Amino acid sequence: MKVHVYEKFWMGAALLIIAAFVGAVVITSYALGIHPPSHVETIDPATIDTDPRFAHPGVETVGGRVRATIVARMWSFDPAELSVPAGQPVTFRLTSPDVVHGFEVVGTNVNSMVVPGYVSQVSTRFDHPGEYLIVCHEYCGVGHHTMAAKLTVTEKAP
Ligand SMILES: [Cu+2]
Repeated sequence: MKVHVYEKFWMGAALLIIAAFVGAVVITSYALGIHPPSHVETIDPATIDTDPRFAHPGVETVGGRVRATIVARMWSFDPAELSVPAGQPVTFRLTSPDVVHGFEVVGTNVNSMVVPGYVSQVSTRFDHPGEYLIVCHEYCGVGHHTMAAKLTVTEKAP
């Protein structure tokens, strides 16, 4: 069977594009270590309030790193107001005792799903002090539109 030269050209082009897409996934996940920020650890959704990892939600500084522990539940974030310093690495750790929620710090690259049974972890650094809105961006029931919190990024210490 004779294949036309244009046919051969476009078959080759399609294969190259597929190879580029697969290559992009392989390189970002294995060489650059980029993964979705959820499913870091597992946790029993029924015992979140007594689990030492989430019994005391809030912001703490551990070994020079700022860690914000947050429980996303129907229909609020606990705590509803957080304060972190600018110019320092901040790690958010989240989980949900009920349904799937979202965690987005509006105007930044912090955006994660919060899935019951798992701990989501996102690290970032805020360069601009100010007030940021945190919203749930996964529909989670009738109170979804009220599910928000406030993040204050304070001026970095001199
Ligand atoms: Cu929600």
